[in-house]
Amino acid sequence: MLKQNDMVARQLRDRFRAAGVFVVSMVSSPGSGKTTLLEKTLTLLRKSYRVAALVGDLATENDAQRLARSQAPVQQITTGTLCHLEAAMVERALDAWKLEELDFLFIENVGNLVCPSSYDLGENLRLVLISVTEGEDKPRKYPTIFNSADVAVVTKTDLAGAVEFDWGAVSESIQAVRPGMQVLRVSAKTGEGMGSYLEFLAAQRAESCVAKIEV
Ligand SMILES: Nc1nc2c(ncn2[C@@H]2O[C@H](COP(=O)(O)OP(=O)(O)O)[C@@H](O)[C@H]2O)c(=O)[nH]1
Ligand SMILES: [Mg+2]
Repeated sequence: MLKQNDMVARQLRDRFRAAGVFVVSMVSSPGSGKTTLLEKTLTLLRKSYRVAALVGDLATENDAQRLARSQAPVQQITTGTLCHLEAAMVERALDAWKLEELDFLFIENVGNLVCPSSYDLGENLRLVLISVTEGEDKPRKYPTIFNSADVAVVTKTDLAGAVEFDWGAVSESIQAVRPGMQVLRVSAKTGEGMGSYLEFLAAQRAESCVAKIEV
């Protein structure tokens, strides 16, 4: 028996695939830089792709307002007391949009390294962000979220020197919980790593089944 969320997520995945939209979700602790990276991502990708974003928080429309500066369509989902997004919330939020008119849909989950891990949102790619200011051992402390994600993104690399970030230690920590996991590095502030990160997203979309059914 599938959990109720898994059933809705499966329907969402089918809809995304049929519409040809590639869906990327972002999970991390609060303050790791999800919104900052997403605002940059939307601004840059929108030159070549049709992009939109959903963003979850317990309260406020703050992140949606920040993301809307990219000029991309954005919707805030407020969860009240819930520490994660559920597939049904994503489904409801999508009522207002025609999915066939999108190439990329981004979903910023509620900032939390625990709850979001067990909720499939029907996404094609789940990114787990870890900022250099959080310490290198977070993957070992929160293995489930790293196991539920496809790729790790180390953020705020411009601050790495200031906090004496140990790249070897974070790499060991990630590989200990998820052997072979791909790790990207970005600074949304300076733009370092943004080019490779955007190329990675475009390549993932091109390789996915959503892109294949377009042709
Ligand atoms: N130095 C630096 N600060 C960043 C970077 N990305 C985000 N921040 C800062 O980190 C804080 C939290 O970022 P935010 O995007 O709101 O994180 P979220 O809670 O994961 O969405 C803000 O003060 C951002 O300005 C970065 O690449 N470099
Ligand atoms: Mg945010």
